[in-house]
Amino acid sequence: MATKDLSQYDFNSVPSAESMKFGLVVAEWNPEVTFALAEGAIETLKRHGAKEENIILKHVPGSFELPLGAQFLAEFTDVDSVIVLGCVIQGETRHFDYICEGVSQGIKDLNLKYNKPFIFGVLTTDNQQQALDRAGGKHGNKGDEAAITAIKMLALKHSF
Ligand code: RBF
Repeated sequence: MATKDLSQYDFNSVPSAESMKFGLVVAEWNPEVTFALAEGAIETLKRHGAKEENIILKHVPGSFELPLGAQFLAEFTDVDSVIVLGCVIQGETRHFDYICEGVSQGIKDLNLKYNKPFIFGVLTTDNQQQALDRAGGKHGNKGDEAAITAIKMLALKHSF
């Protein structure tokens, strides 16, 4: 199966983000990947009308800390949606499994606890090249995809 281009989407199918407020939490592990994800997400939010002052950017040490960083944003700010961005690369130990499990379950729980979209923008790859390919490389940028998902989920919420 061909890998999806994470930056490819129909521009006109995305609602305006002009009145939406976003939080971004970015893990500092593998920063050459995660900072590129953040750049893509911010550019995409702005391309769809989000205002600079309505995007709050915070950093956490590693991906395992993303759920709590996201919860801080939900508790202490008035953001409508939180995008978490990280990159977990398979190593020699089972750390990969524990981190991926912790962050994915943690983010899922936040969605249901706050009734707000918390978007899982975490790359889980076998090696660094696969991650770079998805952080502005040949498979696009997962940060773009995460931003579009946040906007669409907020529009869905507003439709009720
Ligand atoms: N954090 C990541 O965001 N990506 C990783 O690939 C990653 N690999 C790790 C591997 C090991 C062996 C350890 C100890 C930590 C790793 N972390 C990684 C950091 C983790 O998310 C968390 O910040 C720390 O475990 C907290 O002490």
